[in-house]
Amino acid sequence: MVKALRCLILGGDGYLGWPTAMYLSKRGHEVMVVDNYLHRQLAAECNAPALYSVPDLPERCKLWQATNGIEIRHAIGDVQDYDFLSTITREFLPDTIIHYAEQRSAPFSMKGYQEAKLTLINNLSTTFNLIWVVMRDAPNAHIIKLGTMGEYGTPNIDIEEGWIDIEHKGRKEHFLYPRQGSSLYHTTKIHDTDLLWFYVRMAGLRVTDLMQGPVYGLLTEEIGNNFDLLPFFDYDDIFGTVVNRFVVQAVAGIPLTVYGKGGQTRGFLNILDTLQSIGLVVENPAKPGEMRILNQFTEQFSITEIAKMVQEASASWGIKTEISHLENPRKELEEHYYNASREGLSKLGLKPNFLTKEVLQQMIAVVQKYKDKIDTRSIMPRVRWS
Ligand code: USQ
Repeated sequence: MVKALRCLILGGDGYLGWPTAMYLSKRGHEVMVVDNYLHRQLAAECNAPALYSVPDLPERCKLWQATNGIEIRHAIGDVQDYDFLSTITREFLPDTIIHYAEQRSAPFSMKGYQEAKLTLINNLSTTFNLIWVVMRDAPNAHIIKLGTMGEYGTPNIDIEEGWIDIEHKGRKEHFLYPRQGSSLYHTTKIHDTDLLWFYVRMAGLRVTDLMQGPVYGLLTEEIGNNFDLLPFFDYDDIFGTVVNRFVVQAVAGIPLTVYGKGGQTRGFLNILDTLQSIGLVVENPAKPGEMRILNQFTEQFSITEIAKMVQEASASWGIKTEISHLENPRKELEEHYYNASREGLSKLGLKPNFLTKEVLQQMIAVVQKYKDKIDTRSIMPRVRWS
């Protein structure tokens, strides 16, 4: 039995926040979720409905308690409000604070000036407030920050895990691995990493920065058959991520929307492995003064490979799916070298759940239950990078 820790989850209403809360609660940790419903608001403003509606946080916490008898505490408020974050931190006294409270869509951040500004200010000021609240109110708390593999971009060399040793004119130094984002959203995550590293050096904070790839899936062990506990499932062009989108497109009978050549390669992971990774990191915290960076993905695929896998899994359910190559709305390399290291989480004990035909078939089966709710107007890309 692991030692029960007090875990504060910022962004606890989101696609990953709510499943993380249930997972940590089930493992015996004391959990409190915080959210200001920013994602719900932005999705409504962008006409980007999720596949089904989900209850609000107080309701979700009640449902969880009714199912398991375990309390998940909640607070509705904005992490950009320093006094709010400080008050709940002083009351809850967290051992761990998991920071998901960011605007997490690359297309949203590229939509226009207001969207870019919101992303920049929200993401950096939530991280900044968290750092200051930890320094003042909970200096021993472990900060777990959700970063992204997209911080590294797609360099023509191997991607290391956070750091790189550089030899220059006969001298050596250990630096943060070079970063170059391909959207403003990804760039805010680079700034977050820099901010955290600065305060780790200045104030001896204990930080784990997780470079996560695109996540797929929606069912977790904690949900079981209680679909009221499902996370948001976005499939639109702005908030939906590629695997989840392709599954919905297949069910809706729409050709899969591969952008450009489809040679874009990323490190993917099952939502089950996000939860497993967070659990491992919570229970094996960074040391004071340590900036631990872990690459959080389990396997690499190109977008064309993903499309073919979804096509094959759909075919086995009798669904005929076509693959289309749309003009790429983004500015990104469509054919490139990609080889990223991922040793840290394996060493902590991560046992991957790979993207198999069965996993995709199970996702398709769940999505089929909501087939009538799919809004096909939000599938095609509406945001262009240029
Ligand atoms: N793509 C398509 N067709 C689509 C949607 C996406 O070809 O219909 C392509 C994109 O052009 C891109 C790749 O798939 O090359 C991934 O796109 P995505 O929308 O699945 O993911 P991305 O915008 O990179 O962002 C998502 C999450 C973000 C997280 C990131 C991890 O929204 O929060 O940080 O995945 S990573 O991609 O490693 O940076």
